[in-house]
Amino acid sequence: MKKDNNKKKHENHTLNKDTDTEVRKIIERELARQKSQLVLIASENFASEEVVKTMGSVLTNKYAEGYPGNRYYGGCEHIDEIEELAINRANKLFGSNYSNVQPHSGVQANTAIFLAVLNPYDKVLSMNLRDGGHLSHGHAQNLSGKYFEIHTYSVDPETEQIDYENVRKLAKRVQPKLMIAGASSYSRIIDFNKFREIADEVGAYLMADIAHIAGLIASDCHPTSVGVADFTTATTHKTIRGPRGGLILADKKYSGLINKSVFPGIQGGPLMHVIAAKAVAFREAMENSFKEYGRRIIENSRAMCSFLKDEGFRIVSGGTDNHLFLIDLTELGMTGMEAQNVLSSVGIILNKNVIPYDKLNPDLTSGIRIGTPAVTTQGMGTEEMYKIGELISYTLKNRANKTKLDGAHKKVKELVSNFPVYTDI
Ligand code: DSN
Repeated sequence: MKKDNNKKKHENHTLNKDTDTEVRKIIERELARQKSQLVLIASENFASEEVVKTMGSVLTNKYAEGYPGNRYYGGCEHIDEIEELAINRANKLFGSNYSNVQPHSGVQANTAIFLAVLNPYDKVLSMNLRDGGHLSHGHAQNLSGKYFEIHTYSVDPETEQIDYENVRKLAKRVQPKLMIAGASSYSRIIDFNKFREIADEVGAYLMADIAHIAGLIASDCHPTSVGVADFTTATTHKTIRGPRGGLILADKKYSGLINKSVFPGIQGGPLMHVIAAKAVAFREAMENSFKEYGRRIIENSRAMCSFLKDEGFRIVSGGTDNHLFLIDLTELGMTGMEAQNVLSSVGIILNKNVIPYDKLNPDLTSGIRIGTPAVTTQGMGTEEMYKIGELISYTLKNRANKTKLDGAHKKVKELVSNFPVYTDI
């Protein structure tokens, strides 16, 4: 008996399999949720099974502070290969000559650029959060808002689109050291060339945050910022459809500055299992089918948007050029929060969102944001977009009628069951 106990004590830890049923069951429930609901969150997607499995690899075990060929740990020969592969693929995909694949997230990528070129109290000109900007572009509670002097540009109150002349005027007045072009809830093409002209006129660095539209740029469905902006930051899990993570692209003249900022500036050991999954996603995004994917994301977004417009919903800026659009719910007498909750109750998952000049706070909001990257990955097309538009309209207009909501939920389940994901996981 005693002997058996000793044997157990020395059992190889790596042989323990599937013993944490508590965690496993939660993951199973989350998988079931993802398979049974309609994902319209503009920043979410379904990474391929290969991307998901690569993230679950033994690369998670390896410390690799530093960069390929110059690490602070031994045993990095294969890790170097992986990171070099990810870097080369990112450069090929985006046409850049330098990339850093280590940022853990888009916010980390942005923060690394701030650390690379700014000093505390330097001036930054970025898009107002309420008009489509991002928390890491200067929100008061974010490091960007605490350490730098933030000035923001708004969209034009009539067109609800960026007014480049107004950006120019502001830039001339503020004289920022860094200008940021990029957004997380803006449905129109961003003219990076115009931002470049303005940045040059005032001698500012230009950072393009393409977190949302990276996949559209990679598929030639949106003009690129690479070679235009000094720095391009991105996430790898939204329209690029890879693992959750960040990315920086720039000219190689900035390589030393940016590498130092990422490590040791703001991060320690890179997440090599995630970097390997980024490499997988970049290869996938180089396939011809990805160009078609980008085109279909936008086609679907436009189809659902115009359907809902015809149903009487007010669309911010009147339409969309990309993967997302915003609905202003003010005339319906409901908040974004209420809309998010009732749509969620029928299995339609999206997020409340502030709209330009919103009078409500970000916890309530006057709008919702709708995105098509995930449903397009599932293989849905314009016909399904009309059906989803109809379900959204029906749900919001009958939000107090439990029987009708039950009917909508049934239809959502039927629709999703025709477009299965993760059949092999
Ligand atoms: N949270 C992301 C989004 O939903 O747009 C941005 O960080």
